[in-house]
Amino acid sequence: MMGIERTLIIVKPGAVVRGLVGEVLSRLERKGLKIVGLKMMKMTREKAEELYSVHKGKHFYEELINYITSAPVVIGVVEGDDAIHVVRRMIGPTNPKEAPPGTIRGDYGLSITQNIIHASDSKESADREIKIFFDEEELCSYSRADELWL
Ligand code: FUP
Repeated sequence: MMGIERTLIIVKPGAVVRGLVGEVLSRLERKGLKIVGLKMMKMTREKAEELYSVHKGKHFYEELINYITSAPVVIGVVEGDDAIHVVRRMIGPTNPKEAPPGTIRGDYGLSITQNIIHASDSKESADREIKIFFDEEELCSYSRADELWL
């Protein structure tokens, strides 16, 4: 038992316009992770710059900000035992060409910019990123009916 964690996921614009929201969220749900917050928005440039502040100045930064603000995204908070690590394993490496089949990035894309989904990479990132997009009262605590069997 690693302890219950919350992590931020973003279904990126390409996946939304391709109609993959349900498939992506469904994978996380089937794994046993609990969705405790969920919203759709067209990300503002301000929020995008806050999310990706560590990448400011890198060669791909402008393209990244333009992409994430180009169409709506679906942003969620998912909760579960060791959720940060588990979700990172499920999404796979940053470059979908290298991401193994069975991972979300590996199964749905080819482009490193348009790599389907974001997920927080550490406890510190998760805490920071959740706060960018959710107020505490927008997150829901509840039991999954199958909790004892996961
Ligand atoms: P990840 O944590 O896997 O999302 O990867 P990073 O935080 O390193 O990168 C954030 C986003 O920047 C990626 F989702 C896609 C984009 N990126 C590029 O477009 N090119 C790169 O070389 C690296 C990242």
